[in-house]
Amino acid sequence: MSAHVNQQRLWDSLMRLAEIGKTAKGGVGRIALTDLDRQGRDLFCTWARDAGCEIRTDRIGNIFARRPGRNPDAAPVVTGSHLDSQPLGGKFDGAFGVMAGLEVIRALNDAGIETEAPIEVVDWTDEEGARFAAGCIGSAVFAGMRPLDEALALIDADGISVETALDEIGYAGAAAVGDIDFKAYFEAHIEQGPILEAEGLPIGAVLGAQGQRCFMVTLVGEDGHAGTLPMAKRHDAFMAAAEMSLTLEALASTYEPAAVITVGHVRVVPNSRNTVPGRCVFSIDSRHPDEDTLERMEAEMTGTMQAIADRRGVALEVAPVTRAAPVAFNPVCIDAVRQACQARQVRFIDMHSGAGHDACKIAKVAPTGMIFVPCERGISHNEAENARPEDLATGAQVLLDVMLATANN
Ligand code: HGY
Ligand code: MN
Ligand code: MN
Repeated sequence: MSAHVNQQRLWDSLMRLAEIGKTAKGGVGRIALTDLDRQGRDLFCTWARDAGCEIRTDRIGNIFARRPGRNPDAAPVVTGSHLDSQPLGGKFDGAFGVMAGLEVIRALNDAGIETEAPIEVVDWTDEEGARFAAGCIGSAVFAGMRPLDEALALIDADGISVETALDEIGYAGAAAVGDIDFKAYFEAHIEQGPILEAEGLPIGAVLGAQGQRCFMVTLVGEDGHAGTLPMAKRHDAFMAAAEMSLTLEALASTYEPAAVITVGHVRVVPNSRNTVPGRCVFSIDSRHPDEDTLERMEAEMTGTMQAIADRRGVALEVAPVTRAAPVAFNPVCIDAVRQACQARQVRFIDMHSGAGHDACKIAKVAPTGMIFVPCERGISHNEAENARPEDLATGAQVLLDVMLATANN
């Protein structure tokens, strides 16, 4: 028994979705819990209902589209990803996983196949963390890794909370969070790296993902007049942040090639041309496959920043936002991906993920695997992000095969 995904329908759905939040250079900006995110959510729910799914939304805004199976009491086989994007992101990061799940349902409908266990497709709330600082909010709460109340209370730069934003877009759901066991969870995603394209391979069977430690750093010095305050008397919070950023970059190179450290968000106060800034807030995103190394990197980062702060006479506060250990996916799920590729004579490689995903949280509470497809030059979190329709269809087909096999065994 098998079903075949429809490459054109999958591509058309992705392109229609990409119209929502379309950016000038052909990317997507669908920040979590904004009206654009609402529009994407609404479109997904409409398409899922058209495909015969029942929709439920939980209290952190995760949307579950369920295709009933013969046994309504059986634990569902689940797939999904995220519809929110980076501010200047691409058409495929997250969106591919949700649309591939929808295509699985559409293809099963075309084939008239009824599965034993239900099939579900999820849009997880705020995977990117571009607005509320912490990523994977919906999947982390679902996996019990972040308390619901703490997540609802997270605020953005304008002081708007997740709870308020969910209410405003109409996705503050009634379903209890984490109220259901998954038989298995598989997430399809673009690789967001160069390996598959460089190897000329269509599929990555993902073994796991590297660990990640994120912080928000606040520096408090002293505002001053740009024209009259002598350099030797300054407590310039931005210059301190700049020196710290360069030392963090140098620190990453001492743990090459695996370590990465990014300062992606900087806010200077009062942000005026002719005022020496007395306050600066910046983000740190550090990653490495090994937990002990992450621990050492964190100790070195904080020690180095403290020394710079002391020398410059600025106060330093380092607030942890995320500490996610490296994740190993479920061997049975990984093997199911390999077997689905072998059955279709699709070439694949085992690989690790440099990026974080909702699957990294769901792996805590359910047998989890991921399926990677290539993206052009490995570019992502960039408006130029691109993927080939045939690769996306191959990934969706492997997703269908592993879900169908799992739902019926
Ligand atoms: O940051 C990440 O790894 C993910 O793409 N949001
Ligand atoms: Mn993603
Ligand atoms: Mn992303």
